Amino acid sequence: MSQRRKFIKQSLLGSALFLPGMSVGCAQPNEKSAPNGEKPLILSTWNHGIPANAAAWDKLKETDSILDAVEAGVRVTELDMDNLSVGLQGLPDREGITTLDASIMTGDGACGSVAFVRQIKHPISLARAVMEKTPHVMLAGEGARQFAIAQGFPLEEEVLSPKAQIEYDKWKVTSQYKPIINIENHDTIGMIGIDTNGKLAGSCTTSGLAYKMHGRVGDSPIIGAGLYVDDEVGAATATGLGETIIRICGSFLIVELMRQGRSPQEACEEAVRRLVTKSKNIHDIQAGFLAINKDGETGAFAVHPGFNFAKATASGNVLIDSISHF
Ligand code: SD4
Repeated sequence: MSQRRKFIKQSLLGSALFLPGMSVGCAQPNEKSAPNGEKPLILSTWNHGIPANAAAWDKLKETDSILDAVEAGVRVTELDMDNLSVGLQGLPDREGITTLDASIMTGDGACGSVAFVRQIKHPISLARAVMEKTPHVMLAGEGARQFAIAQGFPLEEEVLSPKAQIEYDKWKVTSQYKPIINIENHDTIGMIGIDTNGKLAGSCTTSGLAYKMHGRVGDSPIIGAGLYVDDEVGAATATGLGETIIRICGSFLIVELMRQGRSPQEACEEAVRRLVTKSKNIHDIQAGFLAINKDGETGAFAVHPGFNFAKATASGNVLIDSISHF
């Protein structure tokens, strides 16, 4: 196994990554961390994790709630018109309809998710409403939309964003379903965070794979696959080809490996090894995981190079290239 051990760390100060509103300074006075850990801490997938982390950090400062933080963070990505994998601007399924998946969870076991939902601008907030206002964990499709209406979520007009329309028109020429690793549609945001007191929460939101079959649901709204959080242990989230992540219960697996004593990095690497052994055509498949343990230590690992993530701590918000199996 050749492992690419390349970390590119860009420090917040003096880099183009500085964002107004991002806290820079000393660790909190009551911070309790392992030697390599830091709290509070927020991790999220891909480049757009930087602005999402910044919003999450601001919200954490404002409300002192890690749940509010992970919701507010990914809401930024849900509105990012350049992101074609999250929110209503995301690429559609093969029928030309954009359907969204999202989940949210806190370390006390509370969780909620929505799957295959249409016309909702902020599926993460709908997932939170499922968690807080229903006796259920997951609502899908028309039921999720009806619940959204009942909760006062506005229904958006069902039209593709200009960029998505162009891409869909191009795709229709061949109508071939073939995700291209790191290029086509791997921009889902998964975010996990821990506050100074060790309370954890996570969120995950996506429009899923471009040109999927109508009705297809990925890992992101499935608790244990795209996201899992347990205050006793840590948290994990996933991005990439959801089918491969669901097969290994990726995020739950990572949390359970940490429970058994693995570091977040070791746990992410073991999950990827498991995924690689269970997947055919692994050279065409990208998947990546992020993890935090309750001491504020972190891990990240992907199948192939190209996965990156944003890490926000009191000392900055930085973009880091993940190491990978191949
Ligand atoms: C899915 N995991 O629906 C999502 C896609 C993704 O970055 O992560 N894209 O399978």
